[in-house]
Amino acid sequence: MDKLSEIKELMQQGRAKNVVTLVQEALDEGIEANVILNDALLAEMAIIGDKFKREEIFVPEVLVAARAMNKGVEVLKPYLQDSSNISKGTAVLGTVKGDLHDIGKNLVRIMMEGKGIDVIDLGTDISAETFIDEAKKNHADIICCSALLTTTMPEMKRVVDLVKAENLDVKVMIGGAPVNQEFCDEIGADYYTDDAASAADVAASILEGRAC
Ligand code: B1M
Repeated sequence: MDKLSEIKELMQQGRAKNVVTLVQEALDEGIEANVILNDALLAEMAIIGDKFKREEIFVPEVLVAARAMNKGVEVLKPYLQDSSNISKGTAVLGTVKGDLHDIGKNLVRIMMEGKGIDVIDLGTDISAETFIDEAKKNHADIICCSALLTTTMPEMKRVVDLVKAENLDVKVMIGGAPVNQEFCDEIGADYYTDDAASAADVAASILEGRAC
């Protein structure tokens, strides 16, 4: 079995310590961090998601796999850094109220930090009011909202509405599996991005624009 397949197998078994070891070995062998992330960790999480949907596995199995994935991502973190020298700014990031999914959000944080952006990670289950309060407190340039449940997407509209009501000079970026450009347009958010790397690219260009 090749290294990436081994990582996938161990992740599915929820063996976090072994995933950490194998991810480090893969890096030592010269496999690129992006390849390990996309072709092993994210690819396996997609398979786990399908199995979860078909009720072949249940919450505990998903949780241990998610934990193993997060541990693997932590090892990759320093290798996902980008040395480009952009103007720094601040993003407030969180998963919206009622939603506890944090794997995608954590990836967004890692990718944004890799671009030199200061990220205030509020965690999960974050209300629109908290996003606004924290954005004001931290003089944030961007509010970044993640949602994985269709039932929690409306909280993103509440964030946009509060930003408008308070006339705040802050951009709102949204993302997460059920979110798309159409929803972004519908609620009047500023940006939708499909994945964590694009979220970081767009955030970096917003900040470059604001620095002018
Ligand atoms: Co949940 N879950 N889950 N879950 N879970 C989904 C989302 C679901 C699609 C599974 C399914 O039925 N097929 C389904 C939602 C259905 C729907 O609303 N349409 C679902 C459900 C129903 C539930 C529960 C209600 C199950 C239950 O209890 N009966 C429950 C809800 C709990 C709650 O939040 N209140 C629940 C619980 C859980 C676990 C706790 C077991 C676990 C979460 C662990 C954790 O996050 N720490 C879990 C998981 C892991 C999943 C799946 C399997 C995987 C999600 C994931 O982490 N993917 C998921 C099925 C699936 O998505 N295929 C599922 C990997 C991650 C990297 O992808 O987060 O999409 P993602 O992030 C992507 C992009 O979306 C983007 O970047 C990332 C890629 O680079 N992105 C952004 C994310 N945020 C962004 C923000 C941006 C930009 C891009 O800008 C700000």
